[in-house]
Amino acid sequence: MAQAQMADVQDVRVDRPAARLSLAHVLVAFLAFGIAAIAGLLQGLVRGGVITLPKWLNYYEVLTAHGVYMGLVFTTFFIIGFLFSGVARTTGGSLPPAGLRLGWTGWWMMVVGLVMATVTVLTNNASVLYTFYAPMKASPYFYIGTGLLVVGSWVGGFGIFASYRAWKRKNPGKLSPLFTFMAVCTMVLWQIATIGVALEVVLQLIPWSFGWVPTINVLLSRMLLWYFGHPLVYFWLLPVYAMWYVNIPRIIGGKIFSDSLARLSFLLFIFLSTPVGFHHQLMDPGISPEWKFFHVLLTMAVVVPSLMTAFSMFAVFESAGRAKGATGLFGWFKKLPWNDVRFFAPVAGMIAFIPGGTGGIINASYQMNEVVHNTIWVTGHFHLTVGTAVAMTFFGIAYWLVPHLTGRQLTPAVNRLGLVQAVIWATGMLLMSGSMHILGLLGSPRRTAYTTYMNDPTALSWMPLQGVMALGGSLLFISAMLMVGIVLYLAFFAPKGFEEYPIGELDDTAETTPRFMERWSVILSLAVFLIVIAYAYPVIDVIQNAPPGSPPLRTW
Ligand code: HAS
Repeated sequence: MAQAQMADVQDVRVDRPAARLSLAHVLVAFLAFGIAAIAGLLQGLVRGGVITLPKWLNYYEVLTAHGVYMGLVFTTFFIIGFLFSGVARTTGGSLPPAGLRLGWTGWWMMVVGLVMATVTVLTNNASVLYTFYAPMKASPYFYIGTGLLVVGSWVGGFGIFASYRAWKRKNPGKLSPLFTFMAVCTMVLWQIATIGVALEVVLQLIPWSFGWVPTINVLLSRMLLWYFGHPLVYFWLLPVYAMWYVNIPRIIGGKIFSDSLARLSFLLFIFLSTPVGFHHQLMDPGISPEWKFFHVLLTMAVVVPSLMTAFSMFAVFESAGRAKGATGLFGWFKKLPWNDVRFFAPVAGMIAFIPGGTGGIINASYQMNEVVHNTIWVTGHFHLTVGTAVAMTFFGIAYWLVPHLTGRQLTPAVNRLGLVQAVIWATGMLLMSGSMHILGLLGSPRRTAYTTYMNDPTALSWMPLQGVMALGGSLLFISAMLMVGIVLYLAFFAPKGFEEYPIGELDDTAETTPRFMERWSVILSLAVFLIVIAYAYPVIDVIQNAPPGSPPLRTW
């Protein structure tokens, strides 16, 4: 019964139109990744005191390029491309015409937005970092460009919804394939989250940056940014979880542990990802402690679906291992396919996510946030989460997705090279992110270039670890260049053939999934209800009792 809920798709191949759409997204993603990696190397070497930048190149310009390209462009393009491919794969191999049309329209809008934003960043007119905090002011075209990127991603999301609807129409009364359901959840979360940043950009940043209004309500702009900023991290994470839940079981020769647990964890993310933004503003004035406490409470609740995922993954690993004859408490560990890069890269990400996620819980605890906020600890946290757990899973996906889409094969030699690439990345992150965590605890701030603060003894004590950071960053650069090269090889030069798109099957013993899990009116109402409770009063308060507005500043 439960088995019947999963479309049986093992032999299905993503057809050419859907493959082209997905590949177009993935290739832009890796182009952005390559550029971001170059920027990352430069800033790592500067911060480590190894090089100084020429006069014409500003550190904050490089830092903005790194954050925007890595955090916003690589991720968004990759995610939408991956989701389109998975939706096509699990709904019969193709996308409906509406899905393709919307997908391409969204892709073009995102590309135009990307070009606009790139010009402003490269001309040093938008060195405001990826969070573009007011009152630092970028060129209005930076905001319009990033706005277009977001609107394009909405249109892409509508393409995914259209494909889901087309499948539901053809299969009345059936539960959607698990991957497709997860893709819809991811884009629902994204549409809800980006409302905050869209309001900030359209109502505040664009009029203010054009000079149509003299000042900006800084606190409101930060609230709207973080309304978006935290669910943004789950927008990065959910496709990763989709890969772990759906693709990994097939890769390791196991079964999906529970369809309903997987769906429930995605629904919990829709409910709980957004009404938690104040945990990024625990040190901000102008928000009362009660509201901060409420957001922290919900933050602790949003940890639960990640713990459910961890539980589920251990269950998959153990049952796959035992089915292959593993004995003892940890015998299953040895049965995992450690020499398969499609498994190794994501599992390295999972392992990194254990300290990465634990660091998140530390960040969210008020007193400990006082210690780490605005220190380079936070940079260490997000390099373990998005930079390792998410990025390494994306690598693991690319190793089979790209050849599947182009009708080529992941050869044993590329698999071996992939293992090397993944090990270098993991080692680089261990060194860089580990140093960042320690340096943060020693008080070293984030978002700064190299300085000894006039030879202050505390600052001088940071220098050896900043060197380790630079070493880690250099390893990451090598690994990134390898990855870009491998993606290009897999896309255009690898031997022709068939590469499987791995879709796991549900464990025979899994319980039947309840139907309410796809009742979208109830799901969306509950999500909106929690957001209204968490945000309505503080937002009205900060508008009614607005602090004096700030004129634009150019700090670089
Ligand atoms: Fe975070 C700041 C709290 C998760 C990203 N975070 C950031 C920033 C970024 C970011 C980019 O409360 C910086 C923003 C900026 O520029 O200012 N974060 C959390 C919490 C979680 C969390 C509570 N963050 C993430 C994820 C991210 C991410 C995921 C990206 C993808 N974060 C914060 C807070 C701040 C913050 C504060 C603000 C700090 C400040 O003061 O500025 C939780 O969701 C984490 C829950 C996760 C776990 C881990 C579960 C483990 C799993 C793996 C299992 C492993 C297996 C492998 C199965 C509890 C699922 C075993 C295999 C074998 C073979 C053994």
